[in-house]
Amino acid sequence: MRTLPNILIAGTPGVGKSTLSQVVSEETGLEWLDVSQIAKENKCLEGYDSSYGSHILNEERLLDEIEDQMEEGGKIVDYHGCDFFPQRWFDIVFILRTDNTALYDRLVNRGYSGKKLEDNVQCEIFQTILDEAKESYAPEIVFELPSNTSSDMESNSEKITQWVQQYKEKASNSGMQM
Ligand code: DAT
Repeated sequence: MRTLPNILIAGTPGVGKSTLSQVVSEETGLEWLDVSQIAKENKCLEGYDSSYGSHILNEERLLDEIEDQMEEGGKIVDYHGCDFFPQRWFDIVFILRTDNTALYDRLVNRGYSGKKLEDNVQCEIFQTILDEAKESYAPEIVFELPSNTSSDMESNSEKITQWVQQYKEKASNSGMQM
């Protein structure tokens, strides 16, 4: 058992991953690794998908980039995919879910349109990331959390913070028995 847990927060773009990660990081003291930002800053992006208006992630390079930090523990990772991370990296996985109409509005506000907008809303409707998480991690560590309102955001952050607290207590108790 790590002294501090690693948490994965995943879901369709716009469901609230970075907002929640930041709040949980402030509440728990765990470090938030903003994968999209890290990829941008460390040349882990390659090619360009013009139909999506976004770069393609070089997954291997990104994994190499953050491996040492993940091995330390105490990290919150957020990303809109989850099947390429090593399973052993995470102690718990949260999948945020948002109703289509709310998600549509958030993505329009972000400037998404056309195919990119439609595909992302469909990704949420078909619960693509939830299924991906269930296939990639032990089902007992994957939790679905609604993220429609600011009170959802608050309650999600409280739940995760409590879980981290319990994890820390368990880790320090098991350390004392050794
Ligand atoms: P993501 O990191 O999943 O792409 P985000 O954290 O950038 O999403 O949030 C997208 C926008 O939606 C941002 O303006 C904040 C808002 N938002 C996120 N979660 C919310 C929630 N539970 N209730 C209301 N607004 C939310």
